Amino acid sequence: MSKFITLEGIEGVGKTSNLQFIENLLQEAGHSCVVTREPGGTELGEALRNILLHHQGEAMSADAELLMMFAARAEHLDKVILPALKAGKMVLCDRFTEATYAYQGCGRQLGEEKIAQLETWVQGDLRPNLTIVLDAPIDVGRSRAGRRSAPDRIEKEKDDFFQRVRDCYRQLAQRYPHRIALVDASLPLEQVQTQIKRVLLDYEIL
Ligand code: T5A
Repeated sequence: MSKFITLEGIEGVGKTSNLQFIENLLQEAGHSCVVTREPGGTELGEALRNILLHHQGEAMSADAELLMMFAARAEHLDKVILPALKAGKMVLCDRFTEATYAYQGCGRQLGEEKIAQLETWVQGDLRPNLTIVLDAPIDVGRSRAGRRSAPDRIEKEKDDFFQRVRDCYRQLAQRYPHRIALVDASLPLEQVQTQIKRVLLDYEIL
């Protein structure tokens, strides 16, 4: 049966590192799996991602950022996510709408009302079956991300921005425990993966 699983967290907590691990577990359990990411996952979505993460010059307004996230998402749903779910596949996505609540809603302080309206417009009642939030203090994420590459437009934000983002993810997990699970990502990778496997079993994904 198809399921929609998303991975979330602040920069550098290990989403990319753990996507392959989850995909392998799903494949071992006999599932056909589509792995994708947001913003991105389609030709138009990747072009919007490039603008969102690398735009320079005149500052981007928070509303423009929010609307581009949802424009990319509408395309992603239409071209990739919904067709894969209809075909009975598992969809594993690096970030989805919980990132919008965390980054634009709390980080940019746009609040949740506009996002909830766009969520209903673009997604109808579709929500991920499971969202795994990799949770770690912002200095842990920053030092891991910093090892890897130069910061993009959003990664250049200050600590208070990322603290709001982290707090928002933790609140979402408290509010929707039936579909959002928090994993302690400050631990060594092997221990993070043990927790992820436990979550996949507990939420009856495996
Ligand atoms: N965005 C996105 C919004 O603002 N709104 C939205 O609606 C959406 C969808 C996208 C950006 O867009 C924003 C959020 C983001 O700013 P992204 O592609 O998701 O960006 O990229 P980042 O979050 O920047 O992800 P990163 O690739 O930087 O971080 P990851 O994937 O979380 O971390 P990863 O796996 O690359 O790991 C980083 C380093 O840490 C090591 C890894 O080996 C790697 O070197 N590592 C660990 N080291 C020790 N212990 C562990 N447990 C480790 N786990 C990983």
